[in-house]
Amino acid sequence: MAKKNADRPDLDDKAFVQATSEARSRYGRFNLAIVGASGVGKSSLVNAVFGRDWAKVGRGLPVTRGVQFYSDDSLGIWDVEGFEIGSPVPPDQQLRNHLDAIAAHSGDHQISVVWYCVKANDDRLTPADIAMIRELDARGLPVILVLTKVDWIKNPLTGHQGVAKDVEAFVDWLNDPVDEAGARLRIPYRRVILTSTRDKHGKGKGHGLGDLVTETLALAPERDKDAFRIAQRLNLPWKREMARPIIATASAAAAGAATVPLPVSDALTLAPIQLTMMGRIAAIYDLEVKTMLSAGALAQFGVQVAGRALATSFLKLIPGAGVVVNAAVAGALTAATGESWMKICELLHTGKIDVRKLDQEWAKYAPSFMDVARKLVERRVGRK
Ligand SMILES: Nc1nc2c(ncn2[C@@H]2O[C@H](COP(=O)(O)OP(=O)(O)O)[C@@H](O)[C@H]2O)c(=O)[nH]1
Ligand SMILES: [Mg+2]
Repeated sequence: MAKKNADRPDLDDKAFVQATSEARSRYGRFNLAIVGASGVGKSSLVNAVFGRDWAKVGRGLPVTRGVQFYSDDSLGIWDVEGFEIGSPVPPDQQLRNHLDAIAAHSGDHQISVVWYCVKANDDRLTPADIAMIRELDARGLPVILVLTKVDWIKNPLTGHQGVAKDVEAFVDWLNDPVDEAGARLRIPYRRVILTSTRDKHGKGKGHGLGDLVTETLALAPERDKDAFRIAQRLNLPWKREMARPIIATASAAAAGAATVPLPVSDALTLAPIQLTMMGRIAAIYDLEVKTMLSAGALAQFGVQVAGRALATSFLKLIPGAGVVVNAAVAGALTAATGESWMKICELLHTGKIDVRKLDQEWAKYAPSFMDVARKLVERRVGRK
C-alpha cells in the first residue's frame, strides 16, 4: 500500500463506509404496521422497542388520512390510526383503502408484521377490530394482538407480578373469543402479547417488550428477519450472533493475506480487511456512519487498529517475536479487533458512550486485543 509519508500511513475510511452501505442495502428495511386508536400507546411502543421517537420529531410522511409513514435505513413504520368514527365508510373498507395505498408503494415499503394495538382496560374486541384483523390476515400479513398499557401488580404475598382481574378476563376472552351468544369466533391474530412501556406513574422500563420482539422476529418473513434484528434495540445477543460470522470471515481473510509473513511496515495491508469488518458490524448496530465520520474519529481509529503504530508497538512489546506479522498473528489480531469493535458498537448503540469519545474509548479496549495477540506469540515462541 502506498504511503504518503512514514508517520501518516495512507489509510482512509473508504473500506469502512463502503462496507456499511453495502451491508445496509443487503439487509434492507423492516416495515412494521402499527394499528390502533389514537392514544393507545403506539408511538410509545415504537420508541421503547426501536429507540426512535419519530412521532415527536414529526418526520412522518402523511400517506392518506389516518396513515403516516416514518422511516430510516433499517426501519419503516406504518402508523395507522384505527378508523374514523362516524365515517360512512365501514372500518374494514377504510383499512382496505389504507392497505391499497401502502401496496402502491415500492417493495421496500411493504409490511412485514402488524401490531394491532388495543388498550388492556377494554374488555373485548369490537366488531370493527375483528373485521380489520380479518382484513389484515386476508392480505397474508401476520398480526400480533398487542395489549397496551397493562398495569402490572405485585402480589404482596407471593411477590409475583400479575395483572388485574379484568385484564385477565380480557386475555381469556382473546385466547378463546366468543360472541354475545356464546358462539366461537375465529379472529386470526397469531399471538397475544401484554405490554406496557411504563408503569401507571409514568416510570420504569415497561413489560412484555422482550416477548413482543421475540414473537415479531418469529413471525417476520425470512428475508426481513435480519433487518428486524438490526432495527430493534432490545435484544443485543441477536446482533452479536450476526457480527460473529463477520469477524470469523475477516480473521480468515487476514490470516490468508499473511500466509507469506508481512513485514511490519506492510501490516497496513490488513487495514482494509479490518475496516470492512468494522463497517459491516457498524451496520448491524445501526450506527449512523455519518455521525461517526463527522467526529473524525474513524480514520484515526483505523490507524490505531490496523496501522503501523500498533503493529510496531505490539512487536516492541514482545521481544523475539520477529519483525513480521504472520498468519496466526494477523488472524488473532483481526479477531480481537472485531470483538473489541463489537463491544464498542454495543456501547454506542445503547447510548452508553458518546461517539465523540470514540478514540478514548477505543484506548480502553485496545489492550485486550494486544493481550490476545501477545499470548498467541508467546505460545509460538515457547514452542520453538
Ligand atoms: N400508564 C401507561 N401510559 C402509557 C403507556 N404507553 C403510553 N402511555 C401514555 O399514553 C399516552 C399516549 O401514548 P402514545 O404512545 O402517544 O399513543 P399513540 O397515540 O397510540 O401513538 C401518552 O401520554 C403516554 O405517556 C403505558 O404502557 N402505560
Ligand atoms: Mg402516535
